[in-house]
Amino acid sequence: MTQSLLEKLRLEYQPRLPKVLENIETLRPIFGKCKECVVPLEALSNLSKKDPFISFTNQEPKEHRPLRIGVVLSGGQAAGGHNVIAGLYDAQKKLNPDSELFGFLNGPKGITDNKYREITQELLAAYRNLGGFDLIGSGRTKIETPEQFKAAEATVRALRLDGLVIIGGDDSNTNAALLAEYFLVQNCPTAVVGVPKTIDGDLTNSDIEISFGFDSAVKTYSEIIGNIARDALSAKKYYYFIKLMGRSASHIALECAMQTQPNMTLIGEEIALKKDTLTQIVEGISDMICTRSKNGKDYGVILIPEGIIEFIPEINQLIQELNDLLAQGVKDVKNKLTQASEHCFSMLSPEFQSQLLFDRDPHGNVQVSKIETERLLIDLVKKALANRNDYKGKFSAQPIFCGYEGRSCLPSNFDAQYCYALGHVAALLVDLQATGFISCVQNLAAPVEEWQIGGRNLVTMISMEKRQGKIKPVIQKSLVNLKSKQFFAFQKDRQKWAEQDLYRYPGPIQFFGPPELTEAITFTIQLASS
Ligand code: FBP
Repeated sequence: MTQSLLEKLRLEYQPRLPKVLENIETLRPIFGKCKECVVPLEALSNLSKKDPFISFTNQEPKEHRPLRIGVVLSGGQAAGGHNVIAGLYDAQKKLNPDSELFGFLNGPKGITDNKYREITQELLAAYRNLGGFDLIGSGRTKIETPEQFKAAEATVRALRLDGLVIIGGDDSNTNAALLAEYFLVQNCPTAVVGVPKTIDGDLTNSDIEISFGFDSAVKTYSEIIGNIARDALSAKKYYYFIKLMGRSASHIALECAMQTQPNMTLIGEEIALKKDTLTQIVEGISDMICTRSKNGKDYGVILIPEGIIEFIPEINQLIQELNDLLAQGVKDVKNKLTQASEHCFSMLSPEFQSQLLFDRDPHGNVQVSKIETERLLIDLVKKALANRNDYKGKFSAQPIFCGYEGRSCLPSNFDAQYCYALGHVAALLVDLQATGFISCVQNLAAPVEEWQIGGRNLVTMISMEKRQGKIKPVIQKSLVNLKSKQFFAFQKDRQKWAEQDLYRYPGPIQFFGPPELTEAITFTIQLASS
């Protein structure tokens, strides 16, 4: 394989480490509380007995035993995964040079099937600071049946693992907690440790400021949106309806809106709060298009989070019903819907109907990236404008989807360094046998050297939710907080952006040049800490 010049230069990049991690062999745990803890769950009673949070302090160096660790990448790609593995590897070798690392292949299935490759310095050398998950691959298999739990136990016992590090999102970390609990019940000595991954930015709480991959994804999408906005302004003939990946939550859309200042950005959580119907959303977009048209502007940029459909009340209700019917294996779902949902379903185009009927992922999620909301809205807005007597403009629209390209890009310096630190903390948690904990790196708005580290008990993040027709323990996705500084900042200016052309062009992720560019952090992180 030939590598580009930029890839070669990135392989040589040395991520900076938080000061606290510089002498990793001197770190000792301090067990304590976290800010919000949920009621102990019966299903996870062993984990519930453990302390909620672990922080670390530097003391005298001490000897560490060699660690045997297995690592798995679970779910969708997110830039920086290779650096978590590199951080894990380097940290365990610093703790004891005889430590060994095994990468399970193609996601959790690699654990149950005992398929792995040993991670060596030479192997890692070709992946450091590069995007993608191709070093070991990823997958969405969920470990849920008794046979799968047993198979996972057999694998970690056969490999004599001290730790199993699960790099994943909300569902994968829920799975990590269940596996940790199971191993405790079985007296299996392998500690299961989580790492917060997902471009969606929805695995956050008082101890996890952001999941890795979000920074690189929003910077990649913002570059594209900025370029498109400039195209809109140059040709003055198209409305670009840009759907953005991010599953249910609208964090990606909100950050991209602040970065690029488009004419309109739909925020799913706001739609849900206002209980806006599909017709109201379409009328809102049409109003904006009419106003701009009266000012001679028949062009613009509209951002649509991919999860928006789940927040539109009548479609949400329809999806819930479809989920339950599909989970029960009902074939002729259309005839089993309530009257309201049947009406809503019949309003949608046949393509959109069949997209809503797509199979769910193994965790029961609707595959929103496959649903072409941008085309649905273009279609409905076109019809709404045709019915308006006061609209004399010309509406020509282009659908665009920003999705997969943001997941496997070269990680920004932020993600490269954040992930490297997360990997170090995961190794420390394994060394401590802190099973059921997730790696945390905090104070992210500060320079890397000042970042803080810790581990949070996953059980403090879990509650009960209906999935695939059954009540199950899950980590709730964190949605956009409509009372947050980020949302206020967006809300304050969006009317101006709608009427005028105040587009902002962030350009590509920068690796060389002034630190203001190479170390830039998102508005999401900046505003949360201000
Ligand atoms: P994770 O939650 O596993 O990190 O995946 C995130 C995501 O990229 C979503 O934004 C998107 O809806 C989904 O994965 C797409 O899934 P797939 O890769 O299976 O098409």
